[in-house]
Amino acid sequence: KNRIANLFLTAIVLCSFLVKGLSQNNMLQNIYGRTHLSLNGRWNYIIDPYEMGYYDYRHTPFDQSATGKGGFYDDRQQKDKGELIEYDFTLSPNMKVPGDWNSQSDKLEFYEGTIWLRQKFKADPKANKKYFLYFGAVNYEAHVYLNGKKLGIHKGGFTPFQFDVTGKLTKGENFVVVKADNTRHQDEIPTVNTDWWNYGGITRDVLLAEVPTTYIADYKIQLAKGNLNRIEGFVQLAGVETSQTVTISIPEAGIRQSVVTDAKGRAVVTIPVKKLNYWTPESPKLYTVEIAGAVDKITDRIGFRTIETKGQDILLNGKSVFLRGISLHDENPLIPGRLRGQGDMRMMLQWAKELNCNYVRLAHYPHSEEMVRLADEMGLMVWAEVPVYWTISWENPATFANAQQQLSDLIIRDKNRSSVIIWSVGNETPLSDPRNLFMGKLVSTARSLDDTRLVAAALEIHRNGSNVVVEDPLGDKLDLVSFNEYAGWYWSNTKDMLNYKFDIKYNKPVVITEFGADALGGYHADDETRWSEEYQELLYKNQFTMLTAISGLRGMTPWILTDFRSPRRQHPYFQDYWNRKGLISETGKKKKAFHILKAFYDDMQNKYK
Ligand code: GCB
Repeated sequence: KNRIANLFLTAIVLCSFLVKGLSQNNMLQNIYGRTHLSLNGRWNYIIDPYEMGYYDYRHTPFDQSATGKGGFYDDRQQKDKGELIEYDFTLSPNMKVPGDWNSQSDKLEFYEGTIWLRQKFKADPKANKKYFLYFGAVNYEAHVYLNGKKLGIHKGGFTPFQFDVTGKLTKGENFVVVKADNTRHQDEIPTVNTDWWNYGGITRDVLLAEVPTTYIADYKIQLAKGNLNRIEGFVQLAGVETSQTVTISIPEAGIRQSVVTDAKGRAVVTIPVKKLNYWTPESPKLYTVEIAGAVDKITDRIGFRTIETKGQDILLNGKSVFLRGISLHDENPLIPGRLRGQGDMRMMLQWAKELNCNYVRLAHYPHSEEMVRLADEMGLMVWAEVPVYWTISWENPATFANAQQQLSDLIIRDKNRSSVIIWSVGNETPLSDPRNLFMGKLVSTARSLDDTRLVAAALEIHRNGSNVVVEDPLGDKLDLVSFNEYAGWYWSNTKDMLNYKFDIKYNKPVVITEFGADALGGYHADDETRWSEEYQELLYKNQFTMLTAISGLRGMTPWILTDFRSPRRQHPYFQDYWNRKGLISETGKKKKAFHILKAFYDDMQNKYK
């Protein structure tokens, strides 16, 4: 028995090592700033619920057999009439990449499982360059093959990953095959239980990037914590000649400074600055920043601002701000499906602007890099989050490693975005010692990777008589008192909710991460009738009465900008698989509460002038 247990353990350790060993570190910072070929477009696909393309009939993976052949990743085509091949990508349907599959075929609306996707592309690899195959996101588990050979595996539906394909490209035609599997599992991040659609597939850009053999892998160019007069950061080279002079210049600010990287390719950057046009939502100034080594050079657009808390205040560039926010999912209600491009993203952020927001909560997982860049440009501060949501397997070390990886990948990707002011380590997680430990370690991870931003989580409340109490062992470790509360919806109602008072023990800025009510767009009744626009409208009015009584109130992100799809929402008439808490309906129509929130934000804007 013991031997079997031991063998089993070894197998687990080996497996986790394999997955880890295959997942990629040293992500290219600023992928869009690189010379690249887009592999976006129509990809042929095969729906494979029994994983015929992955396992032989004895359930052994083809890619672990002696030849490594036999799977769909070989992309075979019948050559003579006697040949038996039971699949054919070229004759199979195609879908748009980036794009979730659920929104692209009726057959796939509720599909959870494996789909194979194939794309062909032409390459002309040069001897003195390196190549990376980059995926913005694949939900959830991706096995990636290039020209029939496995590149590796990635888990996590919302963070980017890449493979070094130098020497693996053919001059002329190449093909890439992705096995994407969006099956939910208890031990993954997120777990089986969420309140959003489990959109599967290659949901973000696929790019083939070309860099010199010694290249600028990563950099951080940001103001030091709370210091408007010093840029602090690093540059990181990778490749063959890692020790070089690297020059950082911001021509518009008259800045030009050189550093020398060490043998590991790293150099610390410290640049004193006199006067910059600091980034604010009102004036979202971005500077062109150039980083140039001996052969590689990259340009970025970066804003400079500080963010801190002091007592109950949130200070942006030293000045107290009120976060006029709204929560949103990475979903276009009009398709409905994941946001597929800049047009979709602009639509969402423009709606937030029409609410007079200066802030958005990108719930409940990392949104795309483009979205965050757009927030930089449009002047919206951002709460960025990882899908550590509800009932995670707190005691499983592999689950923790996965959560930590997703958080790190998010911070590594977005650390130069001035819009991002808060890293959130999770949402509505139930209190327990293992959970406190797990989340506490995530807080430390965030702080060790980036000490210039605030770290928070969307906590829960509990009720004690007519007191709404926020008490969470994690609270001491966080910069904000941030929590979800559903007064008037999940507890109490529009009439009685005003009898409740908030009892907040921390002397920190209070940011309400969620409140809200479902309303079916266009359904009108009196304000005590559930699902009516009037109920939602009154709930918002009463929330403002309750919340403005909190002395430390410094912001909020009501739930949510638009109606969104969720398999949990099954009322056949009012929901029909939609969460109706949107201020905008699934046809893009503003509900009554939209205007109430806008009026409140107009007021708050005046108060914080
Ligand atoms: C919450 C969750 C959010 C749900 C929302 C709801 O507290 O954080 O993901 O969608 O409530 O509508 O119940």
